[in-house]
Amino acid sequence: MDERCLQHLLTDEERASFESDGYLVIKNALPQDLVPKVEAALKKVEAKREHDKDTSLGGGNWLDVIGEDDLLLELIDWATTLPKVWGVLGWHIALYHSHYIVSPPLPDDFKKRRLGWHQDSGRINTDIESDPRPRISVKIGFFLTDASAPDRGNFHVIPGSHLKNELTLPDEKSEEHPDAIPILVSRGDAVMFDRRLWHSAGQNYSDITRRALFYGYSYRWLKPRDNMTVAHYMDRSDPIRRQLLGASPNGGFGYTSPEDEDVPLKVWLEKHDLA
Ligand SMILES: O=C(O)CCC(=O)C(=O)O
Ligand SMILES: [Fe+2]
Repeated sequence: MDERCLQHLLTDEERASFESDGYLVIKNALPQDLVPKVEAALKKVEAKREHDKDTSLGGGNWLDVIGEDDLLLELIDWATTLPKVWGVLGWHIALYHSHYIVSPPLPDDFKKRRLGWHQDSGRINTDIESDPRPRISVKIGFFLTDASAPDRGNFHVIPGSHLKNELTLPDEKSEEHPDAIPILVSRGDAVMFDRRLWHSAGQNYSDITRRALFYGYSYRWLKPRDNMTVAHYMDRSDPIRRQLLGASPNGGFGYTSPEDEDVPLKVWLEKHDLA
């Protein structure tokens, strides 16, 4: 585990802002010289798994990308982002999902329409009977393209909506929710968001293809939302990485009643007086 994590702990101010807005922008999460390398690794995934491309627009959403390149493994416990995740969810966490979204410029005749507002994780939103719904997971979005101006396929959110089980939209189908905002981020910035936050990908009216990589972290007992092809990383990962990759030395029981060996992140945080 990279000790530089200690320089990026969630501050009280960030916690308050995350709790009230449901998201947090992490400026310069990736150094500028790393961004093209991450992008190159992901472009290889696009080429290798071309069948997953969305044929109408040429973009796509590639699931289970973490296993595709060692550089993507490095981002699982990245010093600027992981401390924000454990700051919100605590130590009982693992990656449950990774995906990569490519949003190319839209054709000139594309008719602007309301965005695809959703809370993440499908059936979790209907199977669990509580109001508000439980958080359970957060995502880190790494933005590899400059989206510091609107209309570039920005990630959109309705701030504070994470505690609302229903989203009331205007009757007029083409009208947008009045509180919707684009998140303006630069190349290399990241956004952490609560899965309950009503959010959507934006529409890209620029001439730049937007690329973003998303890592979902949840409590360890949640089943992965994709195939999590990570077995090849286990032997060469340190114990905290193995935890984050979904390992449970104590088997099934260890997912809900973990011993210390199941949760080395807890041990590490205790050692640093952070648990
Ligand atoms: O592509 C985007 O901006 C939105 C992605 C999204 O909805 C998600 O990662 O859960
Ligand atoms: Fe989403």
